[in-house]
Amino acid sequence: DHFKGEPMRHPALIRRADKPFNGETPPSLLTEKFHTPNDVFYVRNHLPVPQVDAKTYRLEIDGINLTETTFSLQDIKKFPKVSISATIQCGGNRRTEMGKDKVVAGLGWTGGAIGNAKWTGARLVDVLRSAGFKPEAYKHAKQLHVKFDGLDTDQSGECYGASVPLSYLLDGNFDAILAYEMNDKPIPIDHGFPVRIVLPGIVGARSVKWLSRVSISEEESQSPWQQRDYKVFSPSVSLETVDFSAAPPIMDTPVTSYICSHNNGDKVKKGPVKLQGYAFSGGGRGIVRVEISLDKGKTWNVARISDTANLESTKNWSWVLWEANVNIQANAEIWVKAVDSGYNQQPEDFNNIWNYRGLLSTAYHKIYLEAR
Ligand code: MTE
Ligand code: MO
Repeated sequence: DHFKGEPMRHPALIRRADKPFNGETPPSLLTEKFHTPNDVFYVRNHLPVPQVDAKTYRLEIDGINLTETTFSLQDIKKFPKVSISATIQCGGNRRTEMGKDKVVAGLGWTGGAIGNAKWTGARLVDVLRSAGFKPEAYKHAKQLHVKFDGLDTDQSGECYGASVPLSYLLDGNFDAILAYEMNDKPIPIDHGFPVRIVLPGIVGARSVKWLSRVSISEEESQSPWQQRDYKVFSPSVSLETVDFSAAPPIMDTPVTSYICSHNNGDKVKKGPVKLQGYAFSGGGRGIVRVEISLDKGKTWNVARISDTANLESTKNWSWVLWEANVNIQANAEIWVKAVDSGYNQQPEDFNNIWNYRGLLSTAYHKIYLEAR
């Protein structure tokens, strides 16, 4: 059994798969704290969890214009210690909603495949610099990629892998963190102990856990999660017709919002009701506004949103939590939508963003409440 060494999981996590383990946070827990507690943070594993000994752990760095260098955990801890607050969201978050009218393939997540944490560690560029990384050296280089390998492997020995364009690391306002702490504790086993890369604002799939290697390369990661999964195709494309080379891998994610305090179909007492939820946009774009409608978009109420804690970053890598008091006198459909700092808004429904893998499922969140 490749899964016999798996860690214990908090009973509150809603299991979506056992081997490999996948569990989402009950949405109602997400709005309790700005930083999601480690033990209930959603877990998205594609392979058995690797057993890593912090004492023998090594990170390899190599690739174009770099001197091949090996770092122990202690070596990584010697670099300036920085903390950022960042949301990690699976590309499949809210997939169940997209699959309601037309079936989609993938794990059936509701709105809990997302979490926000304080991530502490070394800046990736600081560690790369000690391996000879000079941003100027890449100015005129053609499009290059930073590849990340995990220590988790499939039966044939292939590891989990991902990559992002090198241009992210050349942007002085991007905060790629080799994180060894999550919410001021060593990173839990399920979240990548002892070191994961945190690539804020980018789809969760690129934030590789149990990180073993970072390489600067002319090609993208060739892993199936880079080349096939976590790409979004036209609504008319199916698994039978898909040309995987026709779309780039998802990087920055679009604006989304979610109602966490109530489930579709809940019964509420007539009168004031407090709605709570989250809103998030990728790319470091903050949330300008969250709006609620009780009349299918004829009128909108602006929700109160939490302050974000950027810590040592310049961009908004974190979600906002929002709340709104509404007065419910009759059965009502509640809609929520958010506006990000690029004035991007969510689509009203899933019709024209449907894709066969159910990715980037970001239409307005709509729930029906029964008044009693
Ligand atoms: N890294 C490794 N090594 N193996 C994985 O299966 N899953 C990815 C990413 N990093 C994965 C990984 C995906 S798809 C997501 S959404 C996030 O990790 C989930 O991070 P979490 O489990 O800490 O919430
Ligand atoms: Mo994911």
